[in-house]
This record gives sequence, C-alpha cells and structure tokens, in this order.
Amino acid sequence: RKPVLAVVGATGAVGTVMLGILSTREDVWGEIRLVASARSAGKKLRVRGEDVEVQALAPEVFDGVDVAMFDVPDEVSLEWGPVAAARGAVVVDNSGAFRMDPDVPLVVPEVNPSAIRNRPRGIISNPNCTTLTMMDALGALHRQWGLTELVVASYQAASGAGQPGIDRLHAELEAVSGDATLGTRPGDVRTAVAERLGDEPSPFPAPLALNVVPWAGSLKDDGWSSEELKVRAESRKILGIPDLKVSATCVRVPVVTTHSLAVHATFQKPIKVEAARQALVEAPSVVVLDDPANGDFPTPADVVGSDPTWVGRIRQALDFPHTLDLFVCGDNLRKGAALNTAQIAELVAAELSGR
Ligand code: 2RA
Repeated sequence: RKPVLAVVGATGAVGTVMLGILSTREDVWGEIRLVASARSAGKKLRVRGEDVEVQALAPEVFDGVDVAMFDVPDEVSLEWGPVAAARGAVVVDNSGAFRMDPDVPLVVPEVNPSAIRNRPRGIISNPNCTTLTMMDALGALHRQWGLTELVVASYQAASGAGQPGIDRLHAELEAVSGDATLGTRPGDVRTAVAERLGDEPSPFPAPLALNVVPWAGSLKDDGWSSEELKVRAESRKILGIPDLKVSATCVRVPVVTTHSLAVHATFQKPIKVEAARQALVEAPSVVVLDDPANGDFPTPADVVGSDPTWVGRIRQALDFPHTLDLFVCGDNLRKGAALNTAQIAELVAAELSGR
C-alpha cells in the first residue's frame, strides 16, 4: 500500500507551491488529503490532476495518515503537530515550533538525511527558508574544508511573509508607480504608500517598494531579530557544528519570491576558488552560475520557480586565506519550504515502505 499523505495548510503560499510539487514529482503517495482552517473547508484544490476537497483541521483528519506535512503558523503546529503524531502520522513541520527541540531532527536531505531516523516525537522539522537557501552549498564545502565561521547578509523576498507579503508588495508597487520623482525626498515613498493604502496592515515594518528593510521576524534580546538567530542556531544544528561562529543580518528586499544571501564563509583548511567551484558543481542540488565578465550570476528574477540552489560571485576573500565570499539564490517557496518538506516526506515514505 502506498502511504497516505496529509497536507496541512494547503491553501497558503507554500501550500499552493506544494500542490504543484506533489503533482510533478515521482508519485509515491496513495491518498493525498488536503487540510486547512475551517474558513477554507469545502474548497476544491487541484493536485495530481484531480480536484480534492479541503477538510477542516480536526483530530480525525489524521486517522490513517502516514505522513502529515504542516505549513501553518507556529502556534497551530505546536497544538496540532503532536495531535497528528499521536494518531500515528510522521509529522514534517515547516514552522519554527519544533526546530530547536533536541528530540526533533532538523533536516536538509542533501546534508543530513539520516537524521530523519531519530525522531522520538514523531516530528521532523524543515528549516527556515533563509537558513535553507545556503545549506546544501555550505554542506558541500563543509564536507571538504570544515566550516568554522559564517557571516551572512540576507536579501529576503516578500513571499517569506506568505501570501499577505506578496499582496502587500504588489499593492505598494502600484501605489508608487507613475511618479518618477518618488525616492528622491526623505519619506516620499512612505507618504505615497500611506496615502494609497491607508491603515491596511503590512507584514513589513517599513515600505518595501523602492526600498530595503533591515528586518525579518520579531525582536529578540540585544537588538537581534528572530530570523537572524534562526540562521545561527539552525545552521549549527543542520551542519552538526555546535560551536560554528555565525553572524547574520536579515534584510527584506522588493522581490516577490527567491531569497538571496551574501555569504562570507571561513574554513579550517585554506580554500581556493577553483576547488570550491568544483565541489559546488559536483553537489547534486547546486548550480554554479559564475561568469561576471559576461554578466552571468544568479538573480532572484531569473531563478524563481526553479529547484536548485544557485551560486555565483565565488571569490577568495582578499584578506582572509581561509575564507570564500559567494552569492547564493534559492526559491524560498520551493527548496526553502515546500520542496525540502516534500523531499523529507519522500524519505519517510521510502522508509515506511521498506525501500
Ligand atoms: C521570511 N524566513 O522570509 C521567513 C519565513 N519563513 O520571512
């Protein structure tokens, strides 16, 4: 019997991409059950070429389910993940609720696939999309040179904040269109956005159109954002380097989908560009696009909708012989969320069917 899959949060931005991914990857699933909040129950969504009715989240929807993928807010995962696990499903969760729980593995299939086997709570976590965007590239380099320090700046897309983030960016872009003087006087973009969009709540703490916003997540101690602390803690856990030195600055940019990172990575052994490039070319999920003389490097607008992690601008840090600088782009809704979750779920499916 093929395993039964539940997709919880099927109607969100990640859920929508997930249904596309499930429709195009090798079909390892028997029944696929779609689950969302009561508000969306009864809606029909297309998966594997069929219309499937969305069911409201309730304990019974997990009966007979082998694997349950969750893409819902932390508090919903916290409450319902254990309910699904208690009913026998292996939960693959994309929220932040369980990622740092020592009894919950945090998995990137290209980096630490065997971690899925140690899941005493029946829950496996999917990393945050910002961390995930650089993990398979860094995992490939770490295997050969031993990563010791990581300094990163992120350039995060609006869809990291879900469909409300996408909708807000488009609304702001419309609000600032048509006035070629905007962006030349202090506060003019903010005023134009406020005049057109009024009090409509935004997931971003400043206008994103014609701007960059050095903030993602919530405020933690000493001025750090939750997103920056996740990059640090999750990188350590996934790569299995508890004392990895990490410093991150997370920034939102007016891009719809695909996160980018400027990475300054330091290794135990001296590292040269050509050898690093070779290791990245050989990493199955990484594509190297690095020919600046011809204007070739990854950009979000070009790589959105694709599965790989794209790496370019690979340089030897001039004053640091053990350090590489590189630029990484990855679709935050695919490898950053739905695709990695699907890959983990497929590993579990293979395990359950004894393959
Ligand atoms: C963001 N990483 O980009 C978050 C979402 N998971 O906002």
